[in-house]
Amino acid sequence: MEKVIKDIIYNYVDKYMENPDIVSRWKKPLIAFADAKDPLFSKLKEVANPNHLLPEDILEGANSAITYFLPFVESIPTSNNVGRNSSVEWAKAYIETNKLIASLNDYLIKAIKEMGYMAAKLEPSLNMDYEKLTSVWSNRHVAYVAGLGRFGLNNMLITENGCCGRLGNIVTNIELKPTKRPENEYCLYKYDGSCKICVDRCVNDALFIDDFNRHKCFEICEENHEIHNSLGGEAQVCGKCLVDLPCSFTNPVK
Ligand code: B12
Ligand code: SF4
Ligand code: SF4
Repeated sequence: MEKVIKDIIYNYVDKYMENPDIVSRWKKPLIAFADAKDPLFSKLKEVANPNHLLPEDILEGANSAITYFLPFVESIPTSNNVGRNSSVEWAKAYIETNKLIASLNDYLIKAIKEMGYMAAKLEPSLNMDYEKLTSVWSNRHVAYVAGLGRFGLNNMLITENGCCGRLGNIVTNIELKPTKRPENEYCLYKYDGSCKICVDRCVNDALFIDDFNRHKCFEICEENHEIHNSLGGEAQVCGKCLVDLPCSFTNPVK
């Protein structure tokens, strides 16, 4: 069943790129599965956010979470290497990847239901609290529990294909074999105290070694949103602390 799920995701992303209206491109998705009863899910309430949901809150009888990372082809992050504001390609990729994640999740849920199982995704309106700038269902946490990667100093989940891409997930009652979580850190700073380049790259005094000011970060995301208004979608982006780094496209500790 794990292979069936993976193939649905691979094929969907390939097909999506055949749409002539879509200009962004993604490398092969990375996919990982978590046991819905993994004790780390309840630990999230303690370590991250007391309001964080459990898989069971999204789907009664949940047995697994299916998580995936959609890595951008390298030209997209590279276009964002210079300047204070985000490149058009980075902003466009944000809009198009969000659409891809929404439609892929719906497609996957439908396919799973057709196989006689249940599946559900987070209610989109719950994705982000614009006052607190947090979510009750952190895609990074779910991906971390599933073993898709490890956290970087830049806050990103760094995967085997780096951090330049976007994360998605759904919950199902299929019992999928959980992916083994990596034992080592993927961030050079967390591994041996070196690097820290992402912190130097921050363009709005939001990211520090021991602190992150999400409101300062959101400020420039809004600025870029204004600049890229004509793209026809919400592009609250920045991403300068993700690009041109040792962890942009790979796990640098490997
Ligand atoms: C709110 C939000 C924002 C806010 C606040 C950012 C923040 N750091 O929380 C703002 C608007 C500022 C923002 C900015 C950006 N965001 Co944003 N954002 C989100 C959103 C909607 C929720 C994140 C959230 O709940 N944060 C709250 C805290 C509690 O959770 P967390 O940050 O996810 O997890 C942290 C801690 O728990 C902690 N932690 C450390 N060690 C451990 C160990 C354990 C065991 C655990 C459990 C946790 C933990 O580290 C984690 C990372 O800092 C998610 C989508 C989603 N629903 O998940 C996208 C998301 C996090 N954003 C993303 C991105 C890419 C960005 C930007 C680069 C913008 C852009 N696209 O150009 C910047 C990067 C800013 C930065 N360096 O952090 C991606 C990250 C992809 C990745 N590879 O990880 C996400 C996952 C969207 C997606 N679908 O892919 N974002
Ligand atoms: S740039 Fe260096 S310190 Fe920052 S997240 Fe990547 S590996 Fe870690
Ligand atoms: S996304 Fe931009 S403002 Fe936010 S932490 Fe990264 S570089 Fe700083």
